[in-house]
Amino acid sequence: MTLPATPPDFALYGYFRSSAAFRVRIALNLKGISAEQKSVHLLRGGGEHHGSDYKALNPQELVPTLVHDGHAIGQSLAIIEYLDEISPEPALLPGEPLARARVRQIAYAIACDIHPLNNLRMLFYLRERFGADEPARAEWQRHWMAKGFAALETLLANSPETGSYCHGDSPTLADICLIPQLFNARRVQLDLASLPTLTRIEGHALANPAFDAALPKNQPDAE
Ligand SMILES: N[C@@H](CCC(=O)N[C@@H](CS)C(=O)NCC(=O)O)C(=O)O
Repeated sequence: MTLPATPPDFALYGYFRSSAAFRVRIALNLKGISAEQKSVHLLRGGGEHHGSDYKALNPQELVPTLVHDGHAIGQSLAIIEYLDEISPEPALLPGEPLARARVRQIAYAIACDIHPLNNLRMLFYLRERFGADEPARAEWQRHWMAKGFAALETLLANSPETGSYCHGDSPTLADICLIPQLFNARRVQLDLASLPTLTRIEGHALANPAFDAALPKNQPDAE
């Protein structure tokens, strides 16, 4: 990890277990940007993200939010692309259009199609509206993750462009999305045996201090 090359006026509102905040932490670490971590507890008191202070920052009432120079940015992928634009090295997207599309395809398959289905508010709604108990909610999560990951495993296993990371041998937006989602999968005991390419990439990424330092257990608000 390089030392901060950009002004230290970043604040990241997140929660240690939030996989979307985990993505941003990885990106910040890869860029060597230090940000003040502001913990927004998603469970305490009905969820601090529903409080008026946080709502003023992020009307979606979701973490993460990055505040830079007084500007609040929501949506982890928007934040990460912003960081990539203001601090281009190391690049989190490859230069060539087809390669960029491939990295985005992997990232969006996770961030748009897998992750929203295991979000806290979704799980609360399943419980409150449909009476789904904990085992049912865990099954729901495993079902959608397994489906999404199986497609990604095929995509990555069959591509010569897959390297030690999802695309080649340096980390990209794809890995930034994959590693936190695999963390979520492990939390609900998803069987990962049929995903050797994804777990190989995970092992490699977690040996990189930028990924390791971003793990939930290494955050100041970890419980
Ligand atoms: N697409 C959003 C998703 C953000 C999101 O779902 N954040 C979760 C934590 S990982 C959250 O704030 N959940 C609170 C809730 O569901 O009430 C992003 O990438 O930033």
